[in-house]
Order: sequence, then structure tokens, then C-alpha cells
Amino acid sequence: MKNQAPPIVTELTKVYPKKVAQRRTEQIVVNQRQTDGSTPAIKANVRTLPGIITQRGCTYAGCKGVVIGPSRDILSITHGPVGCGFYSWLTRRNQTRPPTLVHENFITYCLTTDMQEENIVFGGEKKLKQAVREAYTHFKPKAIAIFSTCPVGLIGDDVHAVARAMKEELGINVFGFSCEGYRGVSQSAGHHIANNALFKNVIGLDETVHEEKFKINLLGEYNIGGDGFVIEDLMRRCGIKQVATFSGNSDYKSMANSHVVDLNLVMCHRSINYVAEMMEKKFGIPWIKVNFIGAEATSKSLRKIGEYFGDEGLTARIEQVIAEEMPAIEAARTEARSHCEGKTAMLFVGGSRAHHYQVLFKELGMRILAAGYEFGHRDDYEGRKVLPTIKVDADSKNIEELTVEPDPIRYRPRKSEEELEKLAADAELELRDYIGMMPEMNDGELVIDDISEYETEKLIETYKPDIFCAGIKEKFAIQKAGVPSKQLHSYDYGGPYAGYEGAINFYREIDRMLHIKAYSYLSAPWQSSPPELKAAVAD
Ligand code: CFM
Repeated sequence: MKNQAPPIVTELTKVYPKKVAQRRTEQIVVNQRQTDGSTPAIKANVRTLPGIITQRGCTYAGCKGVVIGPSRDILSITHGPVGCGFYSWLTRRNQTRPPTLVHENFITYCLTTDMQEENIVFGGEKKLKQAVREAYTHFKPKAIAIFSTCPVGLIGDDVHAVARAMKEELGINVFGFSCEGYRGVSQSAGHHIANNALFKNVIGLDETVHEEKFKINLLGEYNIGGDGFVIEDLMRRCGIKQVATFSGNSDYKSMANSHVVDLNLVMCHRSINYVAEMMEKKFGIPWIKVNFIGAEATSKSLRKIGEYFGDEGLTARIEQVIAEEMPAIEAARTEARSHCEGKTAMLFVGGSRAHHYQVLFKELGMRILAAGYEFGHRDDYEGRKVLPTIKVDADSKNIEELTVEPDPIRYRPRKSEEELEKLAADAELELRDYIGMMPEMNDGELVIDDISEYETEKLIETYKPDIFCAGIKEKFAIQKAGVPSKQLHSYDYGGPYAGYEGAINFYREIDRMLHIKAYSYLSAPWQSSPPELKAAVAD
């Protein structure tokens, strides 16, 4: 017999038709950690149920907007109707800083083939070729990326054939993505498609040698609100050479050169774990999971890098940087904590952030009531240990799994098997591992996958959290319910929130948001308007 759903799950789903309620119940879990570290299974990365108002985005968004978009000198062309290009134009706060004014920065441009009915009927390949030629004439980029939108897949335009032809004709790197919006159940599919194409078309093309001793790539950091700048600075101060970032504040050459490092750091597991795994298979570069959100997490991540390289000088520099940063952290945290302790938060973000930001709230002494991902997979919730048990459904099969072999010349294991075993024995290091969000949440806390708008409102009504973190789509509905809402996608207009500097910004921001008095000084127009108007409004 099936267990009875916990009362809150029944409460959240009781308005749904029976079948929908049943299926939503599998995506709403009350956390309960077992002694072996396992947590309840949650259903994730499945199609949103019809009738549910989801916060998810499309596959094209995950590929173009998230993974490739932040790279400043790969020229992106959207093959499709103008809306897809327009609505993905500068909508994510991924910042970039070209080293000089003459360095290219195409991020501000929006290039699209602007498909018309005629192209839908007779095909759009000719128009796409023309667009690539025009783009090349204007910008002379090193690389052009072509992104497919829904109609491209429906009518069968072969963007890859066009890319090959244009690469030949123009003599630059041109590659395409079959990232039609409908290709997967969410933007997560787009991440995978982008990872595959980077791996096939970019990584390993540049053999620049770096003399520095400790070389890393940072994978899954997109420099939202300047987070990437803060992390770059920390690396520099610790004496760590950051060759490439995928893909915040990045350029094409560094990505092409990224196979020369000795360690990959995975920040956002959801969007980029595929690249980490493929680079290890092909080039022998191990990866570890890091999190630079939260002061404690930042210190832990820096120490993990120290542990991996096992060099005294590096460890000493890392400890020195931590020691330099901690007094300011302590002061800001003590101040904010004295106001925020005991307050409650809910976090619903796309993939990694619903997990990463819990650290910052805990540093403020706040309690997490509920958290969830829009499109995370079970391994993001429960940890990579569940990977072998995840059933591959038809939607996941839709996304190509590359077969990767060791490179005959360039495969070079960075550590011996023995060394790796030793490192892997330290579970905290998370070598080739991600322990997931739920094992780090307390028992009784709610975990909800692909939360609906209705459930959001119901949660607020039931729990009255002190702050609800989400995105722009949810923000105003939450605030109208009288609860402050911090956007954890775009950071509203704030940030950076990464590293130590970011943690201080975040403590202050949350303190301010929780204690803002402005609304209590205001009254709604109908509360202060003349009686006639009041009566009219009442009608
Ligand atoms: Fe990774 Fe991201 Fe996130 Fe993400 Fe995103 Fe984002 Fe996000 Mo918005 S890559 S999964 S697809 S950490 S854009 S920078 S905030 S949903 S939680």
C-alpha cells in the first residue's frame, strides 16, 4: 500500500484533478535523511503537467541564453522567428569585461534570421547562409554559433550542414545547435546540447601553454551580477591560474584552450556536469564540485582546491586569503544576523541556486522552509549516487549522449589512480561527485520540483515565510501577498553575491529587505480616497 501523503502535500495538491494531484505528489517531498545519507526519492526532469503554470524556460533558452550566450566573442545567430532572438536579448545579467576596448564583445547584439512564413514553407537554409555571411562581413568573428528555434526542427532545416558549409566558405569556426525549444522538457536539455557542441567544436582547439603551476577551469559560473569577477579575483590572489570559465566573462580562445588545465571546478552542476565528465574521459582532467556562494562555502571550496593540488605554498596562500577576508565577514554577519536570526526563507530557482543560496541564509541564522528547482534532475536533489537508478525516459533519449574516448595524444591522467582513490575517500572533497541539495537540508523541510504558481501562493498563505526567493515571473505575486521577494536569477539589480565580498552584499541586502519599513508608511489609494471613490471601488 502507498504511504499516505503528508498533510502539506495534500493541502498543496487538493485542488487539482485526481490524476494531476497524484503526479504532483511525486514531485513534492518532505525531506527525511536516512542514516546512510539517502533522502526520499523525488520525481524531477519530467514534463510539466498540462494545466500547471510552470516557471521553466525552453531548450533554446538553456543553450543560447545560459551556456553559450555569456561568451563575449562567439557571435550568436538565432535561426527562427524574430521573437525568439528578441526575447533572449540581454535578459540575463551575465556581465563581461573585454581586456581592452579593441577586444570584441558581441553580447550587446541580437542577430536573428527573422524567419517569415515563406521560409517556413520553402525552408530557411538559404536565408541562414546569407545571415551568416552578413554577420561575418560586419563583425569578422572567430566563431559563429547558430541556434535552432522550434520551427527549424519542425520544417527540417539542417543547421549543421549550413554550419559546415559556412565554415568551409569563411574559414572560421561555425557550429550549430539542435536546441529547438521543444527538444526537451526544460532548459536543462539545452544545457546538455550546448555542452556537447562545445566539446565537439571548441574545447581542445588551442594549444597555448601556461607556465603557472596550478591551472583550473571554472565550469558553470556565468558571471551574473559580477559573481565571476569576484571569483577570478580570489583565484588570482591564491595564485591559481584560471584558464577558462564556462562561460561567464569568457572568450572563445580560452574555452578552446581549456583542456590544458589540471582540475575542473564545477560550480553549477546542472548546467555543465557533462563537459566536466567528457573532459575527464578525453583529457584525463578530474573535477570537483565547488560552491562560491556563502563565506563558509567559499572557504571550503578554496580549501578543496588546496587539498587537490596538495602543495604547501598554495595551501598557505589560500589560508592567508581566507584569513584576510574573515574579519569583514564576521563583522557584517554578526550585524545582519542579530536582526535576521530565526527568520524563515523559501527558495525556488532553476537548478543550482536553490541549493547554493541556502548556505547564505544559514550563515544569517535563518531557517529554510522549502526549496526546489525548476528543472534540476534527481542527482541535483538527492546526489549523484542516484544516477544509476534514474530511468532514462523518451524525453531524455532525445538528447544526444556523446561517446567519448581518451584522446590518443593528449590524454594525460593528472593524478595516479592511487592518488585519486585517496582524494575520493574524502567525501567532503566531492571528487567527481555532487552530494545534492536534500542531504544538506534538514528533516521536515519541503522540497518541490517544478513548482506551480498556485503552489507558490498556497505556500505563502500557509507558511508566511519572511522572504521568498524566486525569479521575475513570481516576484510581484509574492510581494502582493506582503512577502519580500529576492530574485536569485538576476539578483534584481544587485550583486555580486559570490565569494566573501558577495556574501557581505547578500547579508546586508537580506537584512534590508526583511526590515524595510517603507510599505508600512504607505496606504493604498482606496484607503485614503474620498468616500465616493471608496464606495465606487467597493462596488
Ligand atoms: Fe545553473 Fe545558473 Fe542555476 Fe542555470 Fe538558469 Fe541562472 Fe538559475 Mo536563472 S546556469 S541552473 S539555467 S546556476 S539562468 S545562472 S539563475 S535558472 S539556478
